[in-house]
Amino acid sequence: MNEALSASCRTTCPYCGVGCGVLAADNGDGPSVTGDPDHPANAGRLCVKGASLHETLGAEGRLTRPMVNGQAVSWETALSRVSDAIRQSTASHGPESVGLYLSGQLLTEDYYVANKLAKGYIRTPHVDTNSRLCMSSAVAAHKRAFGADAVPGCYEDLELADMLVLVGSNTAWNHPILYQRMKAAHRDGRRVVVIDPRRTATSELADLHLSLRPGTDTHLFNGLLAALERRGVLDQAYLDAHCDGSESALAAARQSAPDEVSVAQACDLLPEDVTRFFDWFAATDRTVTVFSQGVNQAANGTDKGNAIINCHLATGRIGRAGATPFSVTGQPNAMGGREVGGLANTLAAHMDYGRPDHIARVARFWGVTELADGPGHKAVDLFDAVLRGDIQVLWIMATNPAVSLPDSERVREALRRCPTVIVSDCIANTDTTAYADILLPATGWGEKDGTVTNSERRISRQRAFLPPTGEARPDWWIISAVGRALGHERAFGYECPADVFREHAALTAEGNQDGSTRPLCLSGLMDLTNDDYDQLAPVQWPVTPAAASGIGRLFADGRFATDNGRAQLIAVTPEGPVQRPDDDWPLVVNSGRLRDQWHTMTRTGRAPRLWQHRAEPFIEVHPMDLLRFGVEEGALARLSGPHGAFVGRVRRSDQQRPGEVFVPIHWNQQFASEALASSLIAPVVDPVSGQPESKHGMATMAPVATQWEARLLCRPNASRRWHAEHWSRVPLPGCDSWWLAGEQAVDWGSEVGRWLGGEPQVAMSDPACGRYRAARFHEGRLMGVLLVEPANGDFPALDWLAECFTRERLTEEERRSLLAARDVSLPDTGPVVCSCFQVGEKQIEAAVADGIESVEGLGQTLKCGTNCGSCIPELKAFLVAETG
Ligand SMILES: Nc1nc2c(c(=O)[nH]1)N[C@H]1C(S)=C(S)[C@@H](COP(=O)(O)OP(=O)(O)OC[C@H]3O[C@@H](n4cnc5c(=O)[nH]c(N)nc54)[C@H](O)[C@@H]3O)O[C@H]1N2
Ligand SMILES: Nc1nc2c(c(=O)[nH]1)N[C@H]1C(S)=C(S)[C@@H](COP(=O)(O)OP(=O)(O)OC[C@H]3O[C@@H](n4cnc5c(=O)[nH]c(N)nc54)[C@H](O)[C@@H]3O)O[C@H]1N2
Ligand code: SF4
Ligand SMILES: [Mo]
Repeated sequence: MNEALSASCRTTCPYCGVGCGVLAADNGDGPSVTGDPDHPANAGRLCVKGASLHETLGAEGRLTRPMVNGQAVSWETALSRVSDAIRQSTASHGPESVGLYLSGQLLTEDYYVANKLAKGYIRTPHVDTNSRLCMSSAVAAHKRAFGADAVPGCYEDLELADMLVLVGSNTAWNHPILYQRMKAAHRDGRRVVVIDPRRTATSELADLHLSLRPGTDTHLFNGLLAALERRGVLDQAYLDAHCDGSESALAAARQSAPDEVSVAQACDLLPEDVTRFFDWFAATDRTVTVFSQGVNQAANGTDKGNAIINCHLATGRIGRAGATPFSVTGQPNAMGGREVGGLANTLAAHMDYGRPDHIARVARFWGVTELADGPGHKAVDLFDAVLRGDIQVLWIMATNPAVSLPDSERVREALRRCPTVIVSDCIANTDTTAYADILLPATGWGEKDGTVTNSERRISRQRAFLPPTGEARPDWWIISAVGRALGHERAFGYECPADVFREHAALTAEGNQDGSTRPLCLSGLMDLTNDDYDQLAPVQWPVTPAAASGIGRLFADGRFATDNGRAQLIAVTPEGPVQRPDDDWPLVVNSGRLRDQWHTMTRTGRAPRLWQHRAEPFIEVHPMDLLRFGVEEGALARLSGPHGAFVGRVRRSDQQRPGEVFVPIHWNQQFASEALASSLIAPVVDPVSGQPESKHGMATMAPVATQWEARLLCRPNASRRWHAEHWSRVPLPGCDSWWLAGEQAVDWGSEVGRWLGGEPQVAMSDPACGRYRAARFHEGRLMGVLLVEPANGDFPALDWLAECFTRERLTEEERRSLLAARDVSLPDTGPVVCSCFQVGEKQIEAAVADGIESVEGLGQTLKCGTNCGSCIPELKAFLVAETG
């Protein structure tokens, strides 16, 4: 398994679907990463998450041994417990009592084997994936329009386009390297339109931002389709030659969105903005429309996708340079999972349950007489089946459903009730591993080998450059071992990921050698030797003998993957969100991502510098809603909805619409007392795709009455003898940094020992203003620091204090500085704004006060913003604040 180990290796970033190439090395003084200049996705650049990958490695917090009921066991025992549970459940309740819940963060090889084991050998169709929460509406829209789940365009199109339309997509934070490529390609006359209820960092690039009412994208794009017809710019020849359904789609568009004024009303936009968008779109042949979760995570997400694709088909803007609809994928291998049939309603190699010939082909290829009868349960239904007791053995891999599925409490109840929960993860303590009966340690990034497919269909290798941590094993190995333990020696006799890859590639070519039946064809890769596989350079599928180096754009000849080769326009009737605000829950809850964290923070939470951007759960609130709900900027507030609550710090934001709040999805019970976005989301799904409506929860909001707030820095794993109603935690090297707030007054002088794990050596008390500070050390080593302020009080930056925990002994000078929370002999630079170069707020303010007027100027003086560029919007805000 470790043969591929090398001092330096070419691999791929395990975060977002951009799929950047990374050069990773382990030179003895710890791992390091840089962007791979030869990878076509990023040409050497990395965003701050990619550039911090080396900080997320290391054994701390890893799951290192298989565990059964909390006891470490051998692999042999763990594997037999898993196979026994599956065998017994199958014998007593039928194979459908077993469920698998997979993830777009598995490698293609892991995913392929899991799907084969479930659908082919355990014979349960109930294998779904977190891609259901992510891409399933885009998948469904692609299949309806093109006959296959194939992304037509490529990254180059983002640069070639004369107009970019970004719909529900905050690429500046979530696909940063694509954003940088789009930005770098900016030129006179090129236009960018951002369509998002919120103004985001991405809106910086926009010539026009449409803050539409959430959920009304179908109105807008139906309106656009009708407007294109009115302006006489439909490509009738293309429609005649290559498409079906245009008449009914146009009729639905005209009927639901007859003119700009009606569209503006439905979407709550200015008619002149709508007209401008329609005019620009009509006039710009080379247009790319990018979409992601603002489109997909809706009760009508599939329709939203098709409403967008309709406009591209109707203008023939597809399969051409700089002209395509473009669903950008979220997870590093969302695409790979779709390719191997990880979704419960699909089969491997883009084949389908709806086609008896496909079912027969896959069964034959796998050497089984029949496949599980499908389709199986989609994610939300899968957990309902667990709750009902229909599923008795649930195996979760590489996803954290207790956090990410809607109505978290219901999911947790399902996990509590399920007789056997198996979790494969790299991390020991997550909200989901807490419910596991059997825990299987998986190798993580840097330790595992295989392939991933990015948003532009490009397959890249992830390569190992580190040995496995503890007894961790690659996911494909674990699943294959269970397959063998179930008696399927031959079907799961893989010795390396290349064995799996060849089989997967061969299945894509079954009845499809030249890719003419299904676009997903890897016939050109099915005979790779192990060496070829190790050397595999990034390549875009399809890869066939005729196109050995892959194909950048699909459907260039106007032939689609439907039975008659014609694309399908879909008649879309606009329907609003299902979770609608009412008197009890008057606010719309929008949820999404932050620049520097990845999902449930199991990995990015380990990199100290990724906490500098945002360190606490928060709620973004429009100024009008501050007044309406009586909450204050900087204070804590509680959002309560029908399924749960969320407590976060109020951030005033006029970047969003009144009546709507935004919460981050990242916090969970490992990091905060009560800050699960998914508690505010009902399990409402799109009827076609089954994707949850995660962007449109509902809630009411009220202030949280606190008496005090505190920051507590203490050694990790220090016993927690204190109680605070509200907490959140930032793990740092050498200490945990806790943000605390309490509803009951505390007599700090007498209780401090409980908080610091012993009596402090230095303390300072100012009861008149509710301030208390104390620090404890042991043999010169700092053990804990407590800073208390009245509710909503200001705290100093904690960077210097946190540093002190990394030292073996404090100097006398440092001890004296502890209660000031900074080295009193050095200037205070304030909270960090530019993570790459560690430039603080106060330095930037000083530079601006000295007359620097541009981001470039700040970059020249302080270097801030000159690496990944993701702090540039914030730098601009400093410039505006000063000058405006
Ligand atoms: N930093 C970071 N990057 C990531 C991830 C991460 O966790 N952190 N996760 C990755 C994954 S898996 C994914 S799926 C992608 C997601 O990438 P994005 O889709 O960009 O992410 P989100 O922030 O979830 O949502 C995008 C936007 O949709 C908007 N929106 C909400 N409702 C509507 C609506 O009705 N219409 C429109 N037009 N817009 C709406 C929101 O205001 C939000 O700004 O990011 C990937 N990249
Ligand atoms: N309210 C709301 N909910 C959402 C969203 C939203 O916008 N709003 N977005 C949705 C979307 S788009 C997504 S993609 C999901 C993401 O949600 P999840 O998939 O639940 O989140 P992650 O934190 O990425 O979970 C991945 C887990 O796999 C582990 N892991 C990492 N690498 C490996 C590996 O190689 N092998 C194994 N076995 N384990 C590994 C990690 O430690 C972690 O525990 O959240 C969804 N939920
Ligand atoms: S843009 Fe995405 S793939 Fe590239 S470095 Fe950043 S997180 Fe990784
Ligand atoms: Mo996602």
